[in-house]
Amino acid sequence: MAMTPNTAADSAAATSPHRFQGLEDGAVGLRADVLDLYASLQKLGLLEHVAELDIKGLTVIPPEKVASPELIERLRTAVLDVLARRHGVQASRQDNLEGEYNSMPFGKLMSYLLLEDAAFQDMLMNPALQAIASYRLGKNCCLSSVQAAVKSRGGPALALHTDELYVAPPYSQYTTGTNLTVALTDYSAEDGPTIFVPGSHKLRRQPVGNEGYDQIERVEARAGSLIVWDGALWHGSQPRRSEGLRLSVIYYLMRPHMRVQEDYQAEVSAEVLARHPPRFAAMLGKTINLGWKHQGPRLDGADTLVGSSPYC
Ligand SMILES: O=C(O)CCC(=O)C(=O)O
Ligand SMILES: [Fe+2]
Repeated sequence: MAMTPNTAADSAAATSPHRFQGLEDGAVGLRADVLDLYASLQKLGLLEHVAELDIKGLTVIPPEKVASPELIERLRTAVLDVLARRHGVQASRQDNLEGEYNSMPFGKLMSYLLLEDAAFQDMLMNPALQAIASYRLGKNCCLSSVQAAVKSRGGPALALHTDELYVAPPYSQYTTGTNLTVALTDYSAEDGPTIFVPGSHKLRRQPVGNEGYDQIERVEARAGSLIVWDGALWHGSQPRRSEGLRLSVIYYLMRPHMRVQEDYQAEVSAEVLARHPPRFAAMLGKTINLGWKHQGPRLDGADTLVGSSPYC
């Protein structure tokens, strides 16, 4: 039977009355917002950093392209203020500190910082951070955490790992997270810098055993730089040998798709939990080492690292 030709709009309406936002007619191909993103990356001098991020998995954006020295100073002050408020430690960046500062691989990690000081919010909205995160994770990417690390001389190394915790390998080609670390003090070989294995983000899994150590590079960065790495990059850090503190603020941004549709965690009563074996609480996300506030993550890491097997 001969069909009366419809317009594309008619046939789309007949088969698909509900249209998703962003999938309007004519949306195939580059949308205007993607071209806008390209223009901002170009204007901010970030195109070479995008290429380096794609090829090596890590890029250091120098201070001139990131934030004003005033904002970096506000961040340094804010980190030291939180240290004083939460932990009663009055320190300056020239001090050497004992305890978690030089016994934990990150140094002292302070979590849940966004609302502690407007400087943490202003840095989140920094145009360079926003542009590179949107390029990497899409314009609907979200904040996962804002943490500060305060690291003093003599601590242990942080072993190579990816930041794609809980993600079963092989990871999707579209990385779910990106680490954007603001160096508040210099990073050189003596300063306990981040180390990484260039190109390892292409392997889409955690390193196993001693893999990668023969190919590490150290991050060299001036205070005020934004160090950006792919969530799948193998990275860690070396012990600090120089005097004073290494200060950094770590913004972890993520794609928004892995969330529960119904959030029972806050409302489920102890009585309901007690009626069931522990698996019930686990099904509601109770045992997941995520969703922390200022107490931060449990650092034993036992249930966060998904190994190199696609079956676990
Ligand atoms: O301390 C460092 O240099 C690396 C920290 C790290 O692994 C992270 O922020 O994911
Ligand atoms: Fe990491």
